[in-house]
Amino acid sequence: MYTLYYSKGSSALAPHILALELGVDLALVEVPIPQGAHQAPEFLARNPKGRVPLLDTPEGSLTENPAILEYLAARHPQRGLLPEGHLAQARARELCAYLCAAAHIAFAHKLRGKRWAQDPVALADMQKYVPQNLTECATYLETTLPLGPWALGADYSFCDPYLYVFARWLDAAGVSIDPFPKLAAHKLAMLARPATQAALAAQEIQE
Ligand SMILES: N[C@@H](CCC(=O)N[C@@H](CS)C(=O)NCC(=O)O)C(=O)O
Repeated sequence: MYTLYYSKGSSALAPHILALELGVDLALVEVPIPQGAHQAPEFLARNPKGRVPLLDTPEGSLTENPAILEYLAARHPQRGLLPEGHLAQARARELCAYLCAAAHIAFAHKLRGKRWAQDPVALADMQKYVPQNLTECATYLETTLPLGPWALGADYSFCDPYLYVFARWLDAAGVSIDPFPKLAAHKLAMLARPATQAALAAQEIQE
């Protein structure tokens, strides 16, 4: 049994989709960021970072999307969502690290700029560059990933829900996915999967 702490439409959508793909027993606890629930003492006691996702597992709690996604895939290897071989696994980590440390941070400058600056002029300047920085991320992903059709090639892996969340960041930042045909096809392929649709419905997200 797993418990996922999430806020609607946040990056916790990635482990939510993956858990449904794996068919594991999943409970959901909503931690609505817009209402500040991620800063409530009860949640900070669970995750002092004040961020979602947080996943309770039978072996303990985990944070950070790359760790949560790989853990879930590795703990249920019979579903085949953990790439096989050292290099393929390293490639999966390489992609998730990029999405977490480069793309997510580029997107965070839109709504969370106050982490880095308080001056309204500086904040506005940071926000101005969000579409450009995400476009650079999309260009990098479009030109370097196999995306054939899944992020790492022919097989769906634990990276795919996270790449789908990236497509949602593009949309939220007003960056069209149309100039990135492989990413656009990936987004459509993700939306065609019942697990994606079930996670979106559970979080009451309309695509
Ligand atoms: N590196 C973390 C980032 C988690 C993160 O920043 N989550 C956002 C939601 S997408 C959050 O909780 N934001 C609350 C805040 O910034 O105060 C991960 O990948 O899990």
